[in-house]
Amino acid sequence: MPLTDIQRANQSYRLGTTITEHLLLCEDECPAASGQFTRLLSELIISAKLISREVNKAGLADILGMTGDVNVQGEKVVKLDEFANQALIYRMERSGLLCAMASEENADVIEVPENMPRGSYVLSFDPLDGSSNVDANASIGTIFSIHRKIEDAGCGILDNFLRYGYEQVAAGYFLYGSSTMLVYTAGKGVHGFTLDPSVGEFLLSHQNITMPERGRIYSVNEAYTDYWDERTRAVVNYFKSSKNERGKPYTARYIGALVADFHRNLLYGGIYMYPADSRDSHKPHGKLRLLCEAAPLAFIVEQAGGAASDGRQRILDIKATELHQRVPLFIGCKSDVEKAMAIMQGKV
Ligand code: P6P
Repeated sequence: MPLTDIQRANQSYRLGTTITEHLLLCEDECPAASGQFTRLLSELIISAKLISREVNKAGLADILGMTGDVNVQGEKVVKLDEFANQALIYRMERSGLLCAMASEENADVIEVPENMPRGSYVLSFDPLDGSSNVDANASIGTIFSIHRKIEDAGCGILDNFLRYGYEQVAAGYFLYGSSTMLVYTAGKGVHGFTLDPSVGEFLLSHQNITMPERGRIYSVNEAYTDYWDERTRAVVNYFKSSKNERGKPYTARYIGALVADFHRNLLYGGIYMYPADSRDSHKPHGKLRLLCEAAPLAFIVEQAGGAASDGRQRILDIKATELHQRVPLFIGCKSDVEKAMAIMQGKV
């Protein structure tokens, strides 16, 4: 018997599964997902809601444009970038769950002050990936990666961050697009939540996200073709001339925000590539950072059945040697990444 409008209105409290319900359910199923992790993710969510609020009104407030500063990456700091960075640092150092953080915007490790409650996790993050798109109202996002600190190690030591990708406890991203989403993994699948702004809750919208074996999209900035080596050009040409499982050509899609390109490819099937190129001798391994971009997305993509490599090895098998280490990135559907690797290694 269908519900009447009144019955439906009286049941409007039935939101769907909130992120808190989901995490509490996971605590039962995932021993590693302790209550601490649930609290840590909840604090990240508060930060993301603050950032989402500013992103969504960026066109109205005087928050567009540049601060005039340049960050450790040598990139001009966009005002929203700085807001996002400060919001995350302020909230997360008060979470009581971290002992240190590493931000793409900060040159050094950010140790939680001694007068603040400290915990046993360390957090790496890109506060606003793709921020150069913000003035154009294109999707941007926050990427995060969580490790447990090294036993008996001091909070602020670099070694807490110079870890293998496979040691991550959890990883995820917030996407500020047509809606605000959270996609995360704690090692038990990949789950997506969409913010219902009317109640301020993230509701489960994409449970157990799984990638197809092969994709139908390739994402790369072909303006750099002349700066790639021969094998990289061969990889891109392969996807340009390839047919997907339905016999149709691959589609080229490139937003210029890794988190948005990754999210679309995660849901629709595809491969994102940011290869090494010869443009900048200071960045021989490409532009993307291992700790706050490649490694967290690699954790997610593998949990969704995909793959991620630097062209030679699995991203999650790389042990970081520098805080802002850069790596080439090929990430997406498993057979697409495997094909790209075979070409990069001269096996085909
Ligand atoms: P390019 C944003 O600055 C970023 O790090 C990624 O989000 C994005 O995919 C890439 O750089 C875009 O770089 O060189 O193609 O403009």
